[in-house]
Amino acid sequence: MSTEIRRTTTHWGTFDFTVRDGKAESTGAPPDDPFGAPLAVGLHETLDHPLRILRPHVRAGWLEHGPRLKENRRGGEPMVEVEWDEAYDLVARELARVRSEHGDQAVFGGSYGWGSAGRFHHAQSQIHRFLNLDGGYVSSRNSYSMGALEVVLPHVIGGPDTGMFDWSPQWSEIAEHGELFIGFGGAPLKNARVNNGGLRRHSAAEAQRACAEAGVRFVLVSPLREDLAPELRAEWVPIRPGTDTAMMLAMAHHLASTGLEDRDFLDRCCVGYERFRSYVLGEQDGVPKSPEWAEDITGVPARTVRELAEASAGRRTVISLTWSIQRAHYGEQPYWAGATLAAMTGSMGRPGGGFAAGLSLSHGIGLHRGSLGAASLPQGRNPVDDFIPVARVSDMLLNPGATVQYDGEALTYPDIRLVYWAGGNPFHHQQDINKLLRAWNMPETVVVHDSWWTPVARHADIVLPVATPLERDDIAAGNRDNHLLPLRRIQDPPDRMPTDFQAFAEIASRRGFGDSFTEGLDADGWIRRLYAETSARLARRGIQLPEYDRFREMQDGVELPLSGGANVFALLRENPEANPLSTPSGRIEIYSETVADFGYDDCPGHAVWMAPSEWLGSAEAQADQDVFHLLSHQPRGRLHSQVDFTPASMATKIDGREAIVIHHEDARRLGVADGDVVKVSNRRGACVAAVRTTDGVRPGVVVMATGGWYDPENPGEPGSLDLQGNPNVLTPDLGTSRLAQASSAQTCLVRISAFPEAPKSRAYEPPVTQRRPDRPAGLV
Ligand SMILES: Nc1nc2c(c(=O)[nH]1)N[C@H]1C(S)=C(S)[C@@H](COP(=O)(O)OP(=O)(O)OC[C@H]3O[C@@H](n4cnc5c(=O)[nH]c(N)nc54)[C@H](O)[C@@H]3O)O[C@H]1N2
Ligand SMILES: Nc1nc2c(c(=O)[nH]1)N[C@H]1C(S)=C(S)[C@@H](COP(=O)(O)OP(=O)(O)OC[C@H]3O[C@@H](n4cnc5c(=O)[nH]c(N)nc54)[C@H](O)[C@@H]3O)O[C@H]1N2
Ligand SMILES: [Mo]
Repeated sequence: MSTEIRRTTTHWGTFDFTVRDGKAESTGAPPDDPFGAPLAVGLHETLDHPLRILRPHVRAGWLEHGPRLKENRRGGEPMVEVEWDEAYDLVARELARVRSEHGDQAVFGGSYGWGSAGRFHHAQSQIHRFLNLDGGYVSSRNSYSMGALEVVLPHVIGGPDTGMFDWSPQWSEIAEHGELFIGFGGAPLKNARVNNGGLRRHSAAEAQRACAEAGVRFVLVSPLREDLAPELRAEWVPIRPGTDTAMMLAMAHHLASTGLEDRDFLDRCCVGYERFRSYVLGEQDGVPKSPEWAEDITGVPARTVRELAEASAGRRTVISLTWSIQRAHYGEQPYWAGATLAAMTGSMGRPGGGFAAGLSLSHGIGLHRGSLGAASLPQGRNPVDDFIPVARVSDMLLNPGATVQYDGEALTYPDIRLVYWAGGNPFHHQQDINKLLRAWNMPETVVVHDSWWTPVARHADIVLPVATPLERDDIAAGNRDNHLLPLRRIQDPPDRMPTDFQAFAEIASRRGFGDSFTEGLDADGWIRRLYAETSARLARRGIQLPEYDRFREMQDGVELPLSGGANVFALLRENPEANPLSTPSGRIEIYSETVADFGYDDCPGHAVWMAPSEWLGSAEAQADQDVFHLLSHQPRGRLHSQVDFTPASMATKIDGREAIVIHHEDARRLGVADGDVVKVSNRRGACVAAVRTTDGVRPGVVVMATGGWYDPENPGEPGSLDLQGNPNVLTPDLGTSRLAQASSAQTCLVRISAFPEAPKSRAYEPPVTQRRPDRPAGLV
């Protein structure tokens, strides 16, 4: 008997696994990181779980009829187990057929998703390298996370070459110099549990607390009180969802009409303030964007807006925005308005003040600027130019040949015949899953790599199971984390189970480019190569890394300083001629000629208020008090939809269903109480959820976490009731505007009714699969 503790890193923390005779028996958080512990519960159980996919599978209809256009019933037919070689052959032949019959732009390989930590086994890098060498693929641009701000901010403040978010004031600077923190959407610590690429130790809670201890006044502008930690003793301004822009404009109105704005900074470092000022004062449309005007829209008292505007002009102030508020119809506007307001306050470019985006929404943001500069797997060049804004995937599949506006360009949707996904779950991330399901049935073939019977694996034609992240060695360097960490395999993968790399290598060799895909290296060889390249890069910064074999033995890897990451606004304030931004004028563009010239009425040349397609101020909601605004935020007990069946995630549910958070008064009126099962519905779809009441949410607003596995009552049927509680059967698939075309997940009205007779969810039971009668079980 041998027992040892093995430490490895995931997107949500570094954990210790007890391994006895090659089997993981328990998971724990390192003693110095109790904050990660809730997410560690039962992680080892994912390895030998009944939901594991142990053999490749092919959808029965696809196996019988071969690839067909449009008439597919993905998710609604049994999956049939096939042999490994047969599966690799099928994928290789299908890629060859589609590319020769329809061209390389008939392959969609955007494959959006977080996958898992690790520089080499990173699923997106693997699939993109593979598809590039095979002739290329239609790609996707931008993210679900920040789709609107990624497109609008380069016009306003420049970047992303300035290092997205490095301009934000850091928590340590706020503690030292800051006086007032106005957090639109807060800076919820649940989000800081996670860091893309991994992290060694959670320290965001301490960093936030230090600000409160230093006397910083926290104001939380959000429908949900828990969006700032209780220790920060924030004043809570429970705004109506989707109306932050109106509140920011009203603060700007108060500053402009009382002459409190920072004229010096606006004159020297910004362009277009006069046009914006004239809009805000109502000189163009006769509507002053006053605090009284905003009160009707936002539900925030005019006196609160005035007081906050005055305080922001007089003190070192952070105007901080979560990403969630731009994941909404016209999501470009709060970011443009926020940057404009921050430029007016007097704190922009001063230590501990100014404009902040995404603080603590991933662990490293607000703790470190810059990057470690670790090497990653080279992906090569994509010979196909076609791309879509990432959230337009359903539109692309449904409307080949149609055009769509995006950031001043007209894009034509390609005619996709084959979809290939590794390391993402569109049946988690995409809005309006019923529309997605109709779109998903259009292409001839869908190939998915995953380790468990996740919703996306259940909707594939060919599923290649792969080793889990806990079954691989690798190296990790999380975004804005200051550790280079060894990833250690906790268990060996099941017999013959490939990693993504090995599966792609098998298919690549059948396609005739095996050698260029692997370059003659196995995983260990590649990881050593990436480490050597990282060492060489760090050596140029005068940092010496240990030998690779010694590094692998180091419990905590190596702590390193990050490089780069200038505070561009401080430099701008100091000398705008010498330190221009990367905008056309080199200044902050409060008004952008470029954007104005696009001629988009849904995203004009400066920040404006436009009522979103669904909100509590709409005629529908005003007429009926039983219409609620549904927010679907990030889950506290997991990362997105990943391993949703673990005890850590299940502990956040009620009887295996996702909770819907609702105000006591609203629950009473609906006649439901804690734990009751309800149906949440709108014209797009319906799901089941379990009630959790609180006084910490604005009445009229309900909140569900994202990521609960989509579990249709009638699999394969668009419009089916979802039994587990996935809010994306309700959310609209609507671009933020023609500028960014990003996800508008937070723009969503619903109705709620008691539903005690709801059928049981089967989301966490493996599907019934088939074996072909001519092939005895277990033959490989
Ligand atoms: N309503 C609503 N929807 C949202 C959001 C919201 O706020 N509201 N948020 C959006 C945001 S910000 C995001 S980023 C997206 C997230 O969407 P995704 O990133 O797509 O979600 P994940 O659950 O992380 O999907 C990862 C999948 O990859 C698998 N996987 C993990 N590691 C590996 C690997 O090494 N190889 C392979 N082959 N597979 C692997 C996992 O099992 C899982 O199925 O969701 C978006 N959707
Ligand atoms: N535990 C955990 N952490 C995560 C993730 C995860 O899956 N799990 N995912 C990570 C990823 S990929 C991302 S992109 C980030 C996402 O970071 P965000 O998108 O910012 O996170 P959310 O949790 O969706 O939203 C934060 C809060 O914003 C508030 N909010 C929503 N709409 C509005 C609005 O209209 N106005 C105002 N004022 N407030 C609003 C909600 O109350 C919500 O709790 O989180 C990351 N962190
Ligand atoms: Mo995200």
